Amino acid sequence: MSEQIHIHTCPLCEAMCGLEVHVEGGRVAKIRGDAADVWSRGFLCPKGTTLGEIHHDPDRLRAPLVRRGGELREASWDEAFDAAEAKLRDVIDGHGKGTLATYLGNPLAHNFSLGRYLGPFMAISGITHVYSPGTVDQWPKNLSSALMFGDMWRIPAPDLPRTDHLIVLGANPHASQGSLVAASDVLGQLDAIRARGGKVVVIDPRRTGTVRHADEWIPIRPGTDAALLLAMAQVLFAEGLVRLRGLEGRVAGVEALRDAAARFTPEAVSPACGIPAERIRRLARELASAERGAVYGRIGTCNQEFGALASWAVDVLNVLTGNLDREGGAMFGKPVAWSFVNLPDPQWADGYVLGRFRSRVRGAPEVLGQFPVSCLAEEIATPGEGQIRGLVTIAGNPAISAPDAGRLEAALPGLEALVCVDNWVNETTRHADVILPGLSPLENSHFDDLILNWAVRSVGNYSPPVFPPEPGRPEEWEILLTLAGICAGQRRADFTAEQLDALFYGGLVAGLVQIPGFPIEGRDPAEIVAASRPGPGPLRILDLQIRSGPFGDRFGAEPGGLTLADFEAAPHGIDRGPMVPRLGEVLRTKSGRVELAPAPMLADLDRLHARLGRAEPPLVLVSRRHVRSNNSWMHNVPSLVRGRDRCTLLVHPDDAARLGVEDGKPARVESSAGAVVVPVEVSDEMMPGVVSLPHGWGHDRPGARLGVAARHAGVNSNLLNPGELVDALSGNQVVNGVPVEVSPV
Ligand SMILES: Nc1nc2c(c(=O)[nH]1)N[C@H]1C(S)=C(S)[C@@H](COP(=O)(O)OP(=O)(O)OC[C@H]3O[C@@H](n4cnc5c(=O)[nH]c(N)nc54)[C@H](O)[C@@H]3O)O[C@H]1N2
Ligand SMILES: Nc1nc2c(c(=O)[nH]1)N[C@H]1C(S)=C(S)[C@@H](COP(=O)(O)OP(=O)(O)OC[C@H]3O[C@@H](n4cnc5c(=O)[nH]c(N)nc54)[C@H](O)[C@@H]3O)O[C@H]1N2
Ligand code: SF4
Ligand SMILES: [Mo]
Repeated sequence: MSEQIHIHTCPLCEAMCGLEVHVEGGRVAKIRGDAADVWSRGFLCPKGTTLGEIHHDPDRLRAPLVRRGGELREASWDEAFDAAEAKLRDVIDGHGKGTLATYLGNPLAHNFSLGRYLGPFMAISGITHVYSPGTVDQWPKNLSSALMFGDMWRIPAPDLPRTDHLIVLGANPHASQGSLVAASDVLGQLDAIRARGGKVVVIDPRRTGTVRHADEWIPIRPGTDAALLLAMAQVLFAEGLVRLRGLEGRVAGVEALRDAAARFTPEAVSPACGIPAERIRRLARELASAERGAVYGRIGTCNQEFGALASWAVDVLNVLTGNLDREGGAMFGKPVAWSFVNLPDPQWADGYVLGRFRSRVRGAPEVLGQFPVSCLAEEIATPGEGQIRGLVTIAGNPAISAPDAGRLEAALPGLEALVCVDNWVNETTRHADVILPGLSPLENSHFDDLILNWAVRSVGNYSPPVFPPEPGRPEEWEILLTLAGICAGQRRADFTAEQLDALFYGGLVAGLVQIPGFPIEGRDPAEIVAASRPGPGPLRILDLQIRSGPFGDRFGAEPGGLTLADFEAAPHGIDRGPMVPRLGEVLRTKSGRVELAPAPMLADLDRLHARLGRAEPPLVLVSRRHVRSNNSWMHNVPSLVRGRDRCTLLVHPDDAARLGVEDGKPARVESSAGAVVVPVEVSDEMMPGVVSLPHGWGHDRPGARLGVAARHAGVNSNLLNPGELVDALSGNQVVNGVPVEVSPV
């Protein structure tokens, strides 16, 4: 049988690996790294090799499901859309549009069609209740960027290829392959830093696989990163080591920051952090003396009690050492294609305001337009004016991903309408009235956009689909636009997805030409629309993203500039070089400067200070990831779950002895939110007093249709994480540093 090789970029994580997909007789025979890829040069991880298994997974939905007589049954697309319309319309007619909510899951950031149509879905549907795993993820970093740079999505990333000194806090690229920094083979990049005489320090309560690629591991008590980083800032001030270098005159609030940091001396924070004061001083001095240094914090610094302060303090250090926007420091990516988050958002036209409204049940203040994701359960379950009655989930599995998962699981059946855009019947979608599946990753085109904002080079890869979709199947953009129209109260008989797409595209172009400084500012929208790629669908939008991006042809105004056709002709990608200083372009603060000491951050420091003197609970829980797993949804891939059980509780030997739990034996883990029984893995890679459980497991729920995952069910760590435990400033959930008790079973 003849073998065909398709070049396709892996859509699973931020590493954006170029793959060779070998196809024989309509099946994926094997997947290899694409050595000619300009970005990844052949690198890939075990997940990337499983796209074929995902594509061929017999449990993956190829037709919609509709609940009939209590059972989810296959239906035609027309029947499924009719059922979705009937259900959602009942909610709208009975209780008003304002009782609809949406949950936007992680694959939205990676999926070609979904990513580009989230904006239109939100704009057209008019849904105002928006929940997402962003509030168990990067919300504190969004907040820090909003306040410091005036743009929640301009997040500085470490310039890994050129830095000589890297401090990593709460990230484990050994598992994750990098997050909020897009780079290929992150561990190889860490090795390269050391090979060129630089230094890598990892600060984490667990001696992770990343530590094997570092010079130093500093265990830290969960939730105390902000205190550590502020103490480093205090040392820089006290020892005269602050040097803004190129940032001189571009930063506001240096004195205010110095005053605010003064009380966070190394001696003051040392007991809480569990790090000797002298080591904190040395960390600060080494960073200050590095010519090219970067501090990088990720999910461990976000999903914790002081997530906003820690996220902010990371960039405070980058500024104080003159490393922000500097080669080898922490830099802003220059995407070859803009993404929707880069466009001005009218709701923040006058700057970011926090707490504009509060949640109905808990009274939680909104932050950047969202409430903590744990609010969703009570907003569904609590009767009264404004109760959520209908929910549309898009590529999300909140029944597993959201803290206090038990309450959400209990609440979902109470919805009058649950419509899920999802490819599997899982812990969430098993409650659905209608499931509308998208195409497989190999039936979709691919071109990243959001992720390019923190990529260490300006690259782009376009991948056409490997397999043609089965006839008659809508793409996800059509599903989203159809649902958007229905949620907006229109009758499906009165519109088509194609019409909405054309309207949206026209409106988009009309808006772009009015953005000051935008590459097609002032142009005639009709001319741009006429010169656009034929629609409908995401390719037309992608072409626009590229052509009106920083390297684009500006629809003729920049001859030789990039268009989608250039990427189509370059299957191994186009690389427009390393990160470049561009602070002036990205800053959107009112002062026109980097705000080093935003008032909301300073106001939260008393809370941090009070924490320093608090008695430590004997045992706290943190989260972890594994390279052969992807949040909750890849445990149905046989080759990834093979081998020993990965859903285990990591316990330090001293703790294990004290608690009387044994390696390989089950233990009961209990918190104020719930309890689970899980096998123990005794390991000195944990710091004493901290235990670790991965999230994304718990596939033993009745009604789910995940044959493989059910045999490797594991337990849901979010049954243990209390919903009300949030970082007070960002509203982000705390899943690291959660007090637990562990006992033998
Ligand atoms: N305790 C704890 N909880 C956490 C975290 C943690 O570290 N600890 N991490 C948090 C983080 S960072 C995240 S991002 C969230 C993830 O939270 P979610 O986004 O809710 O969960 P995922 O597991 O990513 O679920 C993805 C869903 O998309 C579906 N899907 C996959 N591919 C496609 C596709 O191509 N199209 C469609 N339509 N659907 C698709 C899957 O079936 C699945 O239902 O979890 C969060 N929860
Ligand atoms: N293989 C794989 N890759 C993934 C994912 C996946 O599930 N599997 N998920 C993707 C997603 S959605 C995301 S958001 C990214 C996340 O990417 P990363 O941020 O790299 O995530 P983790 O691997 O969970 O690493 C978090 C680390 O924080 C540590 N930590 C916990 N609490 C604290 C604390 O208080 N302080 C400090 N300093 N450290 C702490 C944990 O021990 C852990 O080692 O990964 C992405 N990539
Ligand atoms: S690291 Fe793995 S999952 Fe991430 S893009 Fe590369 S192959 Fe895909
Ligand atoms: Mo995430």
